[in-house]
Order: sequence, then structure tokens, then C-alpha cells
Amino acid sequence: MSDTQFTPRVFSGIQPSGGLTLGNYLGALKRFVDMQNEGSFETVYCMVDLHAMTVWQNPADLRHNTRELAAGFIASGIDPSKSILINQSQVPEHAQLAWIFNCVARMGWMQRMTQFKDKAGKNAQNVSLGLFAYPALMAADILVYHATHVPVGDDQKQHLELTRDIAIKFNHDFEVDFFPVIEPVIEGAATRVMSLRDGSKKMSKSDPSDASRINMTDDADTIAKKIRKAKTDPEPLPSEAAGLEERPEARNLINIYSALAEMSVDAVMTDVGGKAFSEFKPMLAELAVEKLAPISTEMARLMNDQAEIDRILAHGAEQAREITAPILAKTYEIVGMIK
Ligand code: AQP
Repeated sequence: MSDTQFTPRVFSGIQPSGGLTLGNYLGALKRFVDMQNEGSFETVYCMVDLHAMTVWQNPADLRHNTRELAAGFIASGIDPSKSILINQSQVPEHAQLAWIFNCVARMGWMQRMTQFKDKAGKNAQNVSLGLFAYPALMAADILVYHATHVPVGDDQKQHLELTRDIAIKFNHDFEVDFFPVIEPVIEGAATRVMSLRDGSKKMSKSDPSDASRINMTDDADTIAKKIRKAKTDPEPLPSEAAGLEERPEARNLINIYSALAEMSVDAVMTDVGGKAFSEFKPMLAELAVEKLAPISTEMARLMNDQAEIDRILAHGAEQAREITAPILAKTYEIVGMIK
């Protein structure tokens, strides 16, 4: 563990590998806004375009998705005067530190990463080297800011453990106390929002079925239709959370309701226990539209002025580099590179 006192600083990111989903919003973005507004941290938030390209991205789509994601951050409440908002490739120190970490991380560590195994599937020999090295770049994203806290959804837990391992090994190998050992922040009812079509699969931007997810750009009718068609079981809702244990689809819809309403799961169960899904689904649809429609409207408005989005990102990159350039320079010095 580190004895150095680091400035309490939050870093987290989202890939512009498609449109934002309700899973990204509840598991990550909404928490980013909370941590920004809590006021106890400096906050740095990032569109991680270098991560997105670990799987094939059409260049025009990547550019569009990066700007739309920036619009999604701002529309959800990330305020560029309170948080540093950046696009990863515009801050070159991320990729530079990632190379150093490629040389610190061990092959065996990477081979254990379940996200790589899931994404590579049976095709492991044919996926990009970048997909394999993804967690070392993620460690660099975080540690190039000396960030101390990282809010993420549950699926990123293993990558954050690897970030801790990289920091510990670097500090040990070079006999320094330079990189912080970060704290993952995985909190709330919606740390793992599941597919609306299959309660055992994570809701994901890249799921081939659009009906499996709520996109932050969906209109009110589409949101209501997707919730109406969400897979459920025939039983009415239980009155206590324990009754959801063997019912993944029901549990997912309740967790979504709880996170959107900012109510505990127990309080939701008290309100909706005994109701049939035919009664509960319209309640959930109404709540989702109430919370999400203002965000999608604002995203559309911001996307009408892309020059303004680019200006915000350019300014964010300048602010970011004031932090990252000295940390990278010190890292180079520690490992023995000539200035
Ligand atoms: N279903 C989810 N529930 C809760 N949190 C989620 N996150 C993603 N999906 C869910 C969180 O969102 C943040 C950004 O994720 P990402 O874009 O970096 O990549 P991902 O986790 O791989 O998300 P997707 O939507 O599944 O993207 P694709 O399809 O491109 O792989 C992270 O904090 C993540 O935990």
C-alpha cells in the first residue's frame, strides 16, 4: 500500500463504441455526476476512443459516437466548469504511459481477464492485440492522473484489480511510492443492468438486439415499447427483495426502477409488491421517460453545435495535460529514460 497522500481525484471513462445505454447511464454516468457534485474530489471524465478501436469501428461512426457521447455526458449533468472532460486520444500521455504498463503487466494477468475471454470468444487468435492489452491502457488512463477513486459498473471490477496490481508492481520494481493504489467505487442498485431480453446477460451497446437495451437517444414511445416487451415471468412481484433472488428479469426491472427513482430496493418492493407486470411495466416506463427524455432532448440540442463540443474537448485536453505531462515525465525519469 502507498504511504503518499494523493489528491482525492476521480477518473472514469466510457467507450464511444456505440450509443450510450441505460446500463452505462445508471452504472457509470449517473455516479460520475454524483461524485462531481459531492465536491470532495477533483473529477476527470473521458470518452475512451482508443479503447473503442480495439474492435473494428467505422471511422465516421467513431467520430460521431465520440461527439454524441460527449453530448451525453454534458446532458446528464457533467459540467465542464466543474469536471475535466476529455477525449482520450487528445491527451497523448494515456497511450505513452500504457506502453510502460505493457512492460509491467504480465501475460498471465492479461490471460485471466474475463472481459477479453468474453469478447474474443472462440476467435482469440484473430482479435486485435489492442483488445488483449486493453486493461494496461485502462490502468494508464487512471494512473496518469494519479486518480484515487474510479466509479464503474460491476463488469469492470477485475480490470480495476489489475490496475491496482500494476501500480503495486511498478512501485515495487522501481522502489518508489509513485502510483496510488486506487479504490474502485461500485455502488448503487444498478451496478449491473441486464439485457431486457435475457436476465443473465449484461445490457450492452454492442448487443446485436436493439430490443435488449434502452439507448439514451430512444424516444418516449420506443422506451415504453421496449419495457412493455421486456422478458419477465408470470408471477406477480414479491413484497420483499429476497423474493427476487431466483427471478433475474424481475430483479433487473426492479433495480432499474430503484436506481431511476433513487429509492432503495426495499422501499420499491413495499410500493409494488403484489402487482402484476402488466401494472408495474407502465409505472417503470413512465418513470424512465420522465428521467431520460430531458437527457435525450438536450443531447440532440448539443449535437446541433458540434463545434462547441469540439471546443469543450480541446479545452479539457489542455487542462488534463497540466496533470498528465508532469506525471508521465516523472515516470520516464523513474524508469531510466533520457530527457
Ligand atoms: N449493463 C451495465 N450495467 C451497469 N454498468 C454498465 N456499464 C456498461 N454496461 C453496464 C458501465 O459503463 C461504463 C462504461 O462501459 P464501457 O463503455 O467502457 O464498456 P462496457 O462495459 O464494455 O460497456 P458496453 O455497453 O457493454 O460496451 P461494449 O458493448 O462496447 O462492450 C463502465 O463503468 C461499465 O462498467
